[in-house]
Amino acid sequence: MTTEAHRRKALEEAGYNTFLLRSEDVYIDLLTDSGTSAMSDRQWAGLMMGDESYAGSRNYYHLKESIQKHYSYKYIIPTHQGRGAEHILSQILITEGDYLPGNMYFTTTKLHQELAGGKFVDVIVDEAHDPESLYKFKGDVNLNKLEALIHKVGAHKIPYVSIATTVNMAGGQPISLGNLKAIRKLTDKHGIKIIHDMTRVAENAYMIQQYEVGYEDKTVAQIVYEICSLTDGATMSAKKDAMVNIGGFLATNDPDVYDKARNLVVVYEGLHTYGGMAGRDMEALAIGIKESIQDDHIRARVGQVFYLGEKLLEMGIPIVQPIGTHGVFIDAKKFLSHISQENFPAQSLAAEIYIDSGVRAMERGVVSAGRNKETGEHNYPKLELVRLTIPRRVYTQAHMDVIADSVQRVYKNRKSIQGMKMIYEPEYLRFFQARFEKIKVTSDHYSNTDIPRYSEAQ
Ligand code: P70
Repeated sequence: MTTEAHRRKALEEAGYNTFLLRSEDVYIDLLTDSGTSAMSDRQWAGLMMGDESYAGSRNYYHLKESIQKHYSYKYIIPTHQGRGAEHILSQILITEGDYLPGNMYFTTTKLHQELAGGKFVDVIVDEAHDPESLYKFKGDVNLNKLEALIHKVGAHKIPYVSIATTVNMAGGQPISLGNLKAIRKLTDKHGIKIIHDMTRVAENAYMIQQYEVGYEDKTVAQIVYEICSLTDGATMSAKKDAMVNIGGFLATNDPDVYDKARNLVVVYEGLHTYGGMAGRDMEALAIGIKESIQDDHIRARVGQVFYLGEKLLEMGIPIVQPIGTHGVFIDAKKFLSHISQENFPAQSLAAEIYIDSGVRAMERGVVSAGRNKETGEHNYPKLELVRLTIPRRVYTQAHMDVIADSVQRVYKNRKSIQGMKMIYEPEYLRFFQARFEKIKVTSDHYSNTDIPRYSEAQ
């Protein structure tokens, strides 16, 4: 635990970017659920079984079996994490001038598509861009948008449709199986592949079990298998659902793609039987996959996130609804309606929550959206969010109470919060390392002195 004065100094030194804080200065770490979950006793035991042979490790074969059995894919290549798989797959499947439709962008996925010469096209349903829409499957694709793109550019210009389970940037929202089946039908008609970003597939499957007609009696494991079976290949950041600290993979059912991927992985990651992973980490992952699709586990995991979300809703805090499965996403546009988007409301809000309580969150708005490649202007996304991301098997319900209390305090004092300006901007994935400064008080909004800051109110 730290004092407010300490946190103010730490954040200033970090350029008001929570990515640049030292973890020692953080009390409850909600930056991400990536690589931050607690491994189980079985996974730790698996680490002790590491076979660190350069080639053909026993753990690789165990991982392959686990993926084939639970995720249905035939061929697999381990990578150091999700973006390693995205890099290789994008290089193989995309040629200059291609279009990649998907259910909303993800930062690393889109960047690798662009670096390979492609252009991402958002074909998600409109509800996904509306934080207040209660539509249950905001990860669904709008089939009319997809069909219109196919007609406009031609199927030969679309190597695959990118489907994420769940959709991170929409606020951890699931896609329905009904929609995925319809996408399969449409893409089959045009000979287009579906590539699955299966980073949080178990959480998506749980939402299908809870809300989609016809799936109430299926297990999460069965639903996960069905989702994967409808797609042609996948990239996976195993640091989320599968609860390892590092790791990922690329999977495909196509022997030609596998052949090309095996050739490329040795250039960028390592031999095809370990990619970027140690033997022991592949073992922990093989075990983590099995644990991640247990009904009891996933109910407890998502249940904890919902607990926090419901608490914030009761307090009247504007959050994305329905509540996401891996975190609660605060609607920073609404929370800080006096700060215009060019002054980074979500960045400012994440900073303020950290100063209040040492809870570290992440910006998911205009900073994350980057710049338009052609015009150089900021991309202004409809969603300007702060993500309170919950690691798996780490925190207690009491921690959730502390988080909610802090957000409520910041909400009460929201009018006194200032916007930011960016003073350092990296070329790629700028949100990771960008630096900010608080902007000087210029507008009437900031002259509101009758609301005391939290520290003064004490
Ligand atoms: C997060 C992490 C990673 C991720 C993901 C989806 C749906 C691919 C990846 C990449 C870490 C992160 C990454 C970029 C920006 C902020 C945070 N998401 N697809 O916290 O996987 O990180 O293993 O390379 O969510 O959401 P990896």
